[in-house]
Amino acid sequence: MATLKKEDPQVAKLIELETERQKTMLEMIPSENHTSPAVREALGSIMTDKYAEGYPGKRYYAGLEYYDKLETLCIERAKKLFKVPHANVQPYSGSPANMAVYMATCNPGETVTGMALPMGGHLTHGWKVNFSAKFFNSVQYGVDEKTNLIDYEAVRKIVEAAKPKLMWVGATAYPRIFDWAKFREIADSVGAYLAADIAHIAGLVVAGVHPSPVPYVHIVSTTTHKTLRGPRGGMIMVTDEGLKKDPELAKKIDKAVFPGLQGGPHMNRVAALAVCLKEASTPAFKKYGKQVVKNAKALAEELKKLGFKLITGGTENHLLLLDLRNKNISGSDAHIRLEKAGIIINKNSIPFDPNPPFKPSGIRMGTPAITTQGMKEKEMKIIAGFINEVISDEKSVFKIGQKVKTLCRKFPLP
Ligand code: DSN
Repeated sequence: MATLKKEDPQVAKLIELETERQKTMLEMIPSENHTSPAVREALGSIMTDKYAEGYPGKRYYAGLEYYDKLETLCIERAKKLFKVPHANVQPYSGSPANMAVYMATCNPGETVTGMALPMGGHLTHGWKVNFSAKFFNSVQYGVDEKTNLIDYEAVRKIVEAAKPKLMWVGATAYPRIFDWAKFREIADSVGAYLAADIAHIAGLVVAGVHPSPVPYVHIVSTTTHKTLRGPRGGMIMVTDEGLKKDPELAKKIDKAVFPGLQGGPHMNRVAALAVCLKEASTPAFKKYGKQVVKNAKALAEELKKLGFKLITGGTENHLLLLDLRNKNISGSDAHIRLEKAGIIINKNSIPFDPNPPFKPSGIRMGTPAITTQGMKEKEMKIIAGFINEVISDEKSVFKIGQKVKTLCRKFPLP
């Protein structure tokens, strides 16, 4: 950052401070990760300078020879990695990607369905404050009150009654594997488009530790910065099943992204995504994805031994959702206290939470970023102990904070 330090020391200082924070704290928000230096170099490149409205070979601006080559390279890498016939790499992020899926498949006012936010779903899957419920008739499904697992028969009943045009599968706080085949059967019973939002689990799908939705769903949307470990951004893919259902679907998605919703794509992000997709196609990334899940399971087992209550009793993916009511602390107080000790997690609602979303009963945590740093099962046990001490005793915050720093120093950022 030599130039930046000289030109704008204020900004350089803040970046330095954030770097130091990331080096010395445990980043355990399940939707976050640490990118590689190569991804960051591409993101900080000259590819940010130009407009590139349109698609490769069909642009509205001149001077785009290399931008065309770059976007084509990125698209081809996405298609190969996820085994899909069509990919759009332009969405600015996950919500704009999902917005384009609605625009490509539904007219305003039509019925759509997805998992409710407090049950672990995403805002854009039809939650009441979001565009997806304001512009469409949203009918939501949830999880079973006893098991907190998706009850596929209950989903089937809701879908059969609502007859949605578009059905979402995907979540931000569901620690279990999705049965794509069952969702497809349900979608087919009403002729709905089935969209998988794999934002949280894209890297796990690539690593083969979560089944791929590609053989079952029509559309796959994702962010690219969570378990996939790329730059912040979004992506939409159309599957062979999607093209069978609607041969125009790929064109509809592209038209929805541009000119339907967006202007010029952020091509520095596309460059960084291309790098991320190359990294994600290596054996090392598969190993990483497997370790993410092993670590989450190890952390879950250790926390259970320490008396923590895990929603659904454990995890099969990268995240854990804890019900803290037996620990006599709210999710928000736990989040503040853990942050003081350098452990960064989310306060989070649990299914059927009696408390409001701003002071929920749970916390959400995950292993993608700490696994990138090279931590393994041994460290998960240590971290579970830290979390237990901080939650049980407020006075331990400083002492644990020091231990967190010592641990982090042993596992440098990429
Ligand atoms: N904001 C993301 C998360 O934290 O899960 C979802 O988009």
